[in-house]
Amino acid sequence: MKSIRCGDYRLSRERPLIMGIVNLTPDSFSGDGLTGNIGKAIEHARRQLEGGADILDIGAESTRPGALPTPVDEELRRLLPVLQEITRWGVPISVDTYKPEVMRAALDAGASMINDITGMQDEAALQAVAGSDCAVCVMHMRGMPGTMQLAPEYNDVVKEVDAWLAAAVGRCLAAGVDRARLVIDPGFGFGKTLQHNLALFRALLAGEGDLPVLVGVSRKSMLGQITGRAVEDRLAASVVAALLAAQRGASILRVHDVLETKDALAVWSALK
Ligand code: HH2
Repeated sequence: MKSIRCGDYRLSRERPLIMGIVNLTPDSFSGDGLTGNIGKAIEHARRQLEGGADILDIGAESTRPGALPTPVDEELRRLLPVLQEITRWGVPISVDTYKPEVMRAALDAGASMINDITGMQDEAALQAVAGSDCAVCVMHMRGMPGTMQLAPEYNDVVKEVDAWLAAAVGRCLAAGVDRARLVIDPGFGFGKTLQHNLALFRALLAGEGDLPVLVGVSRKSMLGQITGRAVEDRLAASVVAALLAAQRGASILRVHDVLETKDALAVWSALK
C-alpha cells in the first residue's frame, strides 16, 4: 500500500512524513501551547507548514500525564476558529481528540484526519469517523492521562500493545473504516515507563502488518530521562529520536520542531 487515504489527500508512504504539532492549550507539557490568541495560533501553524510539515496536528486538550479532561464546549471554543482558517490552506489537517462530538465538528470544518489517543474504543467515535473519508490514527494508551503514569505494568509490553492495536484496527474495520485510512501508534509515554517506551521503540522495525506507524516522541519525558534535560532543552534528543524512528520505518513523525526534523531527514536521505 503506497499511500494513506486522508480525506481529499493521499499521503505518500515512500518517505517519512512530518506532522507538525499545533497545541491550542494552556497546559501542554512542552510549553508550546497557545490558547486564547487565534492570530498567534494561526501564525504558529503557518510556521510549522513553512518549516516543512506535511500534515498539521491540532489539539485543544492537553494529554500530558496528570491532565484533566477539557469539557467539549471549551475544546470546541479553542479549536474551531483556528481549524476553520487552516483547513482552507490546502494541506491535510489532523485533529487530536478522543471526543466524538469534537470529531464530528472537526470533520464538518474540513479536517482530513482524526488522531485518537484512546484508539477508537468508543462506539460513538467510530460512528463519527465511519461515514467520512478521513484518515484515522489509533493510538495505544493504558488508562487515561490523569492517572496513566501512576504505575503502568505489562508482562510483555510489545506483545500487549500490538494485540491492543490489532483489536482497535479490527473495531475500525468492522465499523466500515477502510484499511487505507488507518494509521497505528504505540503511544510513547501514555501509560508507560521508560523501559516500556524503549522496548516499544526497539520493536518498531519488527512491527508486523502493513499499516503505517505514527511515532510521537518529540520533547517527551522519556528523552528527559535519557539525557537529564528539561523539556525546553530536548531539541537534539527529539531530532535524533525522530530520525531513528524514520530509519525504523515510521511513516509519520509527530514533532514540535518541524524545521530541524526536516533538515535531519534531508541529510539522512542524501547520505544513507
Ligand atoms: N502525543 C501527545 C499528544 N497526542 N497523538 C499521537 N497519535 N501520538 C502521540 O505520541 C501523541 C499524540 C502529547 O504531546 P503534545 O501534544 O505535545 O502534548 P500535550 O498533550 O500536553 O498537549
